Amino acid sequence: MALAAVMLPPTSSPAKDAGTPPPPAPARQPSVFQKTDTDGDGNIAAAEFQAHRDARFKDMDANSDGVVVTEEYAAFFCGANARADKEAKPARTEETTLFETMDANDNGFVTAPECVVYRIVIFRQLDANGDGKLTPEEFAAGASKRFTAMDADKDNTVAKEEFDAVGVNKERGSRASETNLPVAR
Ligand SMILES: [Ca+2]
Ligand SMILES: [Ca+2]
Ligand SMILES: [Ca+2]
Ligand SMILES: [Ca+2]
Repeated sequence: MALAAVMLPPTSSPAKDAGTPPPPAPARQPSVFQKTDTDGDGNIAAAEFQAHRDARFKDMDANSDGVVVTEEYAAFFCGANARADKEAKPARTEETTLFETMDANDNGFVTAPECVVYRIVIFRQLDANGDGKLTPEEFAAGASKRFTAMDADKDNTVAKEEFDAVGVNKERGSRASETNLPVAR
């Protein structure tokens, strides 16, 4: 039940004549935002966010033992056979897009090893007690923090604008979505 107090008007006005228009986004795959906004009202309610996270946790827990280990976490995002490259530079989390964050050597491709290196960094952030296992509680706590960080106006929903304002959520064209990575070999 979202509070109806703050509703942004639909942005149906024609493109503003400032700068070059962005290229049309390919509509083949729903974005992470669209997948999370299950009722399609243009806002991610806290309950929608949590439902998405719970479903994702179950998807990541490949052997269904109730915890997610590093290998399961990396495999979910980077492919079943992805392995970290021991020579890889550490993933940088200050970059402006998820793609740039993962593309450690800036060559325009996110390799599977780069993806794994990045995911291990995130996994360790989420694994609060550092035992190498992610519990649903640890995962939910990380997700809550993320939700709070995105919800700039603190109305307990994340609007598209709030979502897009977080650099790591930005997709680079159709090449870098959170679950469909351009993995080079
Ligand atoms: Ca919604
Ligand atoms: Ca598991
Ligand atoms: Ca843990
Ligand atoms: Ca908000």
